[in-house]
Amino acid sequence: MTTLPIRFSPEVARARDQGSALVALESTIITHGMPWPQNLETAGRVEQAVREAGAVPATIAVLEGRIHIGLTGAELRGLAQVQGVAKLSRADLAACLASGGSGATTVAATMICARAAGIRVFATGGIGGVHRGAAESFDISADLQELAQTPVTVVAAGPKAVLDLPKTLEYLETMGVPVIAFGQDELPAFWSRTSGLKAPLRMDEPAQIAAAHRMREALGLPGGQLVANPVPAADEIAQHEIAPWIAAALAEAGARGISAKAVTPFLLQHIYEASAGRSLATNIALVLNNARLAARIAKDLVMNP
Ligand code: PSU
Repeated sequence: MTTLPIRFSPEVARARDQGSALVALESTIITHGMPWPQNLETAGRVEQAVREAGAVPATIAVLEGRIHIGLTGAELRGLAQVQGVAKLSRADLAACLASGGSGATTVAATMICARAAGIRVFATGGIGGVHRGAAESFDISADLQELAQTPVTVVAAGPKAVLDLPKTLEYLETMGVPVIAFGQDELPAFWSRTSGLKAPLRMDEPAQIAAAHRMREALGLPGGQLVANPVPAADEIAQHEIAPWIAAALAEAGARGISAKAVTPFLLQHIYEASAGRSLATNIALVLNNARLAARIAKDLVMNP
């Protein structure tokens, strides 16, 4: 029988011994979602935000054939600087581990690893979803299937606004994934607080989200929950401002024939350049905001197991 190659950082191992609240964090956002050196700086700030909110951060990645739950400063720096690192989703994870490879974990792969480590809450920026033009390209992020299968509560600022948001909501509904807007009725759209779409569910307190997580466990339901947490008003880019940058990025991706795993990183980079860095500042603010909310949910789950 193969045993799972999993390593806990000293900080995470201590938290597990003490029964502290843990929040999983992903690594694709570091390697493919943000440029150097802001990626490293943000990763450190997000971890610190989790600590200041009273929980312990566990940034997850695959290094030399092992799942690392929690990275040391040196490991984080190495990952943030390395060129051409693999982007691992559900389909890639086992093969990468079996061959002793390294890679950054997407939302889907991070959920799998978090679950394996007994971590129930995970914070990221924005999940993947149904891409615009999916009727032709069939491009639907594996993040959605993962939310339907793996019992982790994922705190994001909504699906990324480059996606087809109505189809993403439909898909999640079909797969039985609860989509919970935090503190408002409307689904937030990553850089913007508004999307023009009503969220299926609304909750105003972290304790309600934790209670719903526990109730899903009691029901024996396999999947997770998506918490859509709006970016703070001071940091948002309004829908009408971001829309032209998104349209230009999508047109450029189409013209260059960008496809599959490369689409999301290409679009984020293009929008970063077109917005003269504003999209990145907003992305950083929303991840920090999500980390704080995830810590509050994780603490409630520890207090009321
Ligand atoms: N959140 C961000 N930036 C990112 C991501 C999330 O703020 O780059 C990453 C996550 O790892 C997510 C991935 O799983 O983008 C989606 O990629 P795709 O559309 O190829 O599934």
